[in-house]
Amino acid sequence: MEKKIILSGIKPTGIPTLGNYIGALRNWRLMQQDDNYCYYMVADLHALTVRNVPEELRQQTRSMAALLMACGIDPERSPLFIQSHVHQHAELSWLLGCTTYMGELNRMTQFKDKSAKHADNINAGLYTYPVLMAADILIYGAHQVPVGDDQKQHVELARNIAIRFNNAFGETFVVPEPVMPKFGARIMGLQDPEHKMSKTDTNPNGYISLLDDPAVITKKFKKAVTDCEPTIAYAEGRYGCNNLLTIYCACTGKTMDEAVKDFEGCGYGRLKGAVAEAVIAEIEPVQREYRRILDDREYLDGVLKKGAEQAAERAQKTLDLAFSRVGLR
Ligand code: ATP
Ligand code: LTN
Repeated sequence: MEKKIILSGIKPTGIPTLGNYIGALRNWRLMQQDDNYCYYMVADLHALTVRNVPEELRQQTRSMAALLMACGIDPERSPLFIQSHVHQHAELSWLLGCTTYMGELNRMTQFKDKSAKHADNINAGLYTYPVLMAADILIYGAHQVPVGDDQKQHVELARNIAIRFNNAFGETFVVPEPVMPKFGARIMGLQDPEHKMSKTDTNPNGYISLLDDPAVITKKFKKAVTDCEPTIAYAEGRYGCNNLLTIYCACTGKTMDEAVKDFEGCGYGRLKGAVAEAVIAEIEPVQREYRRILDDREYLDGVLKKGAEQAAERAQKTLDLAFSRVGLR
């Protein structure tokens, strides 16, 4: 049986949050099964769409790669690489850009959000970001793309681009689909539970970083914004409470009904303490593993070099086919 191809990426714009982990990275690990072949990458080209300090980008890219391994990405079975090390992505991106309508890009909510957040730097890269992401996906013939809810719209655009290109030039690309977790496809900020948790939030109390100390994690959950309802329940409009219950389910494997039962008659203090405990248990092993991998410079460099070579081999085949389909070869 042909293996299913999986591809995903994360920007090296900071230390991943609990949102990144539950929404995406944990699924990346779980999808490494015998009937799948997974490619995972650090999307450094995408990170350039916001202002960056070169030395910081270099360092964050490496540490992101180490963290991905610490989260359970096994480079022996899944090529792990840095996006810019595989030049074919940017080349395919040009072809796909000529198959994408501005009307489609105008509808992308991430562009609108990021433009509002970085009003002094609304660059063309931010606008064409989803085209490069489509190239990342289509160049490997990915069937499935494990992402959080905020990236679903981008994967759907990649589907539309693939279908349109295939119709115009003949069968070239696999049409991908997004894969999201049952619980936690959108983990909300702890200080502003109506918006998603983000690693570039200016208030560190708004997110749990995967490298936060257990004591810091407990403190951040204690400070989490909730509401003044007397009971713990999963209900419309109770953003803070719903978010804590969702994190609890994601980290304990319990259903929402079981979670709500666990906190019958309890106050927020109990819920926050239990959520913190469940989160610490989940990410402590990741932290230990991270330190070990980052210390071994040679090993990390070797993994990324081999990952890029494996990725490039596959990417070049798709690029050749796409170039020839449009009449460039
Ligand atoms: P930035 O703040 O730099 O925009 P980010 O925290 O949104 O970054 P990304 O690198 O854009 O992180 O996302 C990596 C993966 O994590 C994507 O699949 C994305 O959908 C997922 N993700 C990001 N934030 C959340 C969240 N709050 N809940 C669930 N999944 C998330
Ligand atoms: N845009 C994604 C990161 C990303 C990605 C990808 C995810 C870049 N290329 C390809 C899946 C597939 C984000 O998380 N902001």
